[in-house]
Amino acid sequence: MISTTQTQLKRYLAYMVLCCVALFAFGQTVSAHGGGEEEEASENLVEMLPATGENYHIEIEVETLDGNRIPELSITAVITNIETGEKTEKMLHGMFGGNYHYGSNVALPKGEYAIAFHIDPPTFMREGSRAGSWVEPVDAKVTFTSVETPEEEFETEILRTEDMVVVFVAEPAQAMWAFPGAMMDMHGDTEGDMHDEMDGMMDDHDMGSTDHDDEEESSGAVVVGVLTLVLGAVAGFLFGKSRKSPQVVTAPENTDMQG
Ligand SMILES: [Cu+2]
Repeated sequence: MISTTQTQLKRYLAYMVLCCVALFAFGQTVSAHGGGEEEEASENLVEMLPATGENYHIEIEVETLDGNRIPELSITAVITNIETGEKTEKMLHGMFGGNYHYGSNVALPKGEYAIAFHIDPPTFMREGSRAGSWVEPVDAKVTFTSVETPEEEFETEILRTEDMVVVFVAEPAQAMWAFPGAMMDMHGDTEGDMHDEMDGMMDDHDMGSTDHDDEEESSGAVVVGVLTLVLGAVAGFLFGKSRKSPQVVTAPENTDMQG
């Protein structure tokens, strides 16, 4: 009877510890995701929400052959709807999420698109073995089939030269953050885009810079935190109990066995 209780206690303890470990691991995974989901947005930056109709966030990742991201490129995308022939031009802005890349939110209603990227060389200085790298503009193309409401990430290498690898990524549209001054320098967008971005910026200010999604995310983090604490406390309590119990428990057990 007593040893059954003890076994149960140990089992509960094991479950509690497992839960804590799992929750902790989950928390680590989320914060290691690198999307900045766990970071509270700085008040110095303004949030640029996807404009109405923008369902995708397209990205270009440019790396050296040994895997270093290349900054200061100037990248434009000409998006052609293959069925209608309609063209849209977008400037991809340098940004840092999981890693440095160039991106923009775009409206790609369900259909097939030919996207042509033009990449102008980076303006930073070169030294040593890099004196001859990234000096010519390059062009790359991808054909992409969009859905109305994307949920998954699409990624494909679209160009490999002797000094760079270019990867195209399409993700669901997402918020971006920028310094207010930097937003004014975002040439290359159409006037409509600029207005949408400004509208998004104004909306954000009206809302007192608190975003609904952020609230949901941070309240989710609070729930996980509280759960971890509660489970940790329960586990600690049970652990403490189970350490005391052998003295109390073994005595009668031994008596039983002896008797
Ligand atoms: Cu991006």
